[in-house]
Amino acid sequence: MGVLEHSDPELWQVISREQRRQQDTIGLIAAENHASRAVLEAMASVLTDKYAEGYPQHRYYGGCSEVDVAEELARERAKRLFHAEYANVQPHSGTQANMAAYFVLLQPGSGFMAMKLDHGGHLTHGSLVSFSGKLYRFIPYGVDRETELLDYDEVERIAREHRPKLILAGASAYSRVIDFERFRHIADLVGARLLVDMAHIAGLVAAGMHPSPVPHADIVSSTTHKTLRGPRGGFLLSTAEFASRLDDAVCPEAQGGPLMHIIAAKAVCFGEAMKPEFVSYQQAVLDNARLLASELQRGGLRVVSGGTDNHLLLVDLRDLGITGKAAEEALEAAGIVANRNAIPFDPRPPRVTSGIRFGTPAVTSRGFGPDEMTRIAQLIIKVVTNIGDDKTYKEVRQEVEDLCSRFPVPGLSD
Ligand code: DSN
Repeated sequence: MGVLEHSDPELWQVISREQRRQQDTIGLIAAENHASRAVLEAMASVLTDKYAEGYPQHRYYGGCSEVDVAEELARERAKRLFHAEYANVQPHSGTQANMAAYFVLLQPGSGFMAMKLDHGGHLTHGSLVSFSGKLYRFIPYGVDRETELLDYDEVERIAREHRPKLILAGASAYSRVIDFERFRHIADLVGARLLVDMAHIAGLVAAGMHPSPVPHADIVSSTTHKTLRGPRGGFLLSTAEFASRLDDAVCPEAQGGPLMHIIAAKAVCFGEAMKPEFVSYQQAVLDNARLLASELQRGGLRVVSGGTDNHLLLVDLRDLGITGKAAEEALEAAGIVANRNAIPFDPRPPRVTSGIRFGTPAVTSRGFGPDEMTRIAQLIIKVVTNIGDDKTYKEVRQEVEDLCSRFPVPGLSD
């Protein structure tokens, strides 16, 4: 930071304030995490300067010998970590990874099945405001109204009725184990391909704490920055069958020059995920999420589907008579950062919602454990049952800052 502070103080101050914000607040956004200092160093390296369109040993530019090694390391480590035959580490994000997978598996106008957004799906899983809903014909499936669990019989019924070319499994707000084997079976029944978007659970999969989609899916898309704790970016895995088509779909069909500094940081992240401490970290992520869910329930909140099997949980706020938006804003005023989120069959619009989503990857990276999660649950309950009370927000904010001061944000401190 030494140079930036003087060369561009305005921007340096933004970064300094954001560091302070991360340090002084409790981050419970399920899709966020804190990358290690090693990952940050790779991202902030001169590899950002290099143009390298193409793939290792087949570039459209000279001078690629070192970035070739970085990309090979990332590809090989991704394959080893997830036991996959092929990996592409160039997607700039999960959206680009999904785009490339669709380019391979669908034609414009093709029908594909995916989970509805308000049941836990993602914008790129067929939403009309995303390219995925504009280019392709989205056929939705969802969870059961009573159990709020994926209804595989209903998925099968819809697949038999519509005979989609592709079934997508994966979610951004579903707290239960996804049965990829069953999805494969349904896809085979109707002659569809299976794409799994494992972005949220990639770290759990790497650590063996969620069944892997790799043996079942034709293509797996993911990001590196959620439970996996790497740099912001995407990647793809598949069988050898799709290797050359996926390479073309990522570059040049969906993207131009790869972000070589990010690819190097992905290599670091995959390396970190192979270490034994990564397994303990993922176990702590799960333990913290389960404890947070049960403590919130003990305090009277309704957790969608009754609990969690992964790193996130959804709370239905309707009994409290407040919206997701109101809860998000109140919690932020008290130093607890989360996001409003639709719950299944949500009567409210996406900008308001009836739910709030909490996730434990980031706080677990800071070292929060059972005592802290229990206290956080109490603080959340205090805030959401006292909406509009500035005194409550101030009291909670003070306690949050005290708590946070004992847990430095990794990346800044390690
Ligand atoms: N936007 C991410 C999330 O919050 O789940 C997914 O891309």
